[in-house]
Amino acid sequence: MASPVVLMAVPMLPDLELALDSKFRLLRLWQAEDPGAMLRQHSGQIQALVVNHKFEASAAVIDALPRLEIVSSFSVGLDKIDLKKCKERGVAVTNTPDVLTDETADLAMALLLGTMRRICPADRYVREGLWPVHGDFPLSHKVSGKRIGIVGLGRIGSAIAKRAEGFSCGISYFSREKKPGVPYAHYSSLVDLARDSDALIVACALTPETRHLVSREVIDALGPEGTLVNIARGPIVDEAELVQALVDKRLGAAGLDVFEAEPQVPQELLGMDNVVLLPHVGSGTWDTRRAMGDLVVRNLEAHFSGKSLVTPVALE
Ligand code: 8YV
Repeated sequence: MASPVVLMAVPMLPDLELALDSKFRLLRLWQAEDPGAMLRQHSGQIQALVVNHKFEASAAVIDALPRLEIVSSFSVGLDKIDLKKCKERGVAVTNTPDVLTDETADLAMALLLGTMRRICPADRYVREGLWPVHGDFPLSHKVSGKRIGIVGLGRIGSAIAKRAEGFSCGISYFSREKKPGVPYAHYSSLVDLARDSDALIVACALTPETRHLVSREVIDALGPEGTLVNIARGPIVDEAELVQALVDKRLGAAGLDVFEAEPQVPQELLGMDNVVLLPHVGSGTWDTRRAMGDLVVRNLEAHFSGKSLVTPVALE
């Protein structure tokens, strides 16, 4: 039987590319001079699409591939995949949950510590030779024992909560529904949670309902002493309002791994010392990316050998 044809949309991980190349007939969309022409040329052959958060698997793309059977995402987030269209077309979808939970939760804590303890400006202070000139670095804020509000208590949000417990933090969370058997305080109003938190950590999925969930009102409730951390998706936060709040000093600090129009970062943030800016590296370690790649391959292998998918996405 001929090898299934797999289209990889963007470069992700060399190991993953090698594995896909050895098991399937791999097409690399980003290498095509004219990606549209490549899609048209192979539209009758492509059975699987491998994507990540950078590629819009829109209804138009899915419809352009009449033999498509499966979309396998090298990410846990599914916001770039038209799930409704996949369901309508009977296309299976898989993602990479669990294997990146610890890594992303670790980074949330790193951003929390980085912003509140002002690690990056302190590092720059040493490098720029300012310590012997100006003496002691200005004081920062204690993290242990602070009130942490978590937006979305899914896998990653829960892993952040666990870590924050280790810092003796008071933990509360916002979600549509109260989670049974969870020892943290549930808020059904994000404004109220922000008002009662020293730091708000965004860890929910991006959906039409969560777009700009962290609004001006929420940012103002967090206030000039508050810290916002976002390791989820940029558009969950109203970025223009966030920037303005930081400019006006209505918000204390922000630790951001994600932005609304990645890889573009608002110019105003670049000159601020009370923000830590990272280039979407939540899952960005060899360990985790290899585990994610492994899941992508195992899902495709399961699909093409008629077995149950390892991490299927339920299409509602
Ligand atoms: C990226 C992520 O997909 O899992 C997610 O939702 O955003 C990340 O893990 C990763 O950068 C892979 O390209």
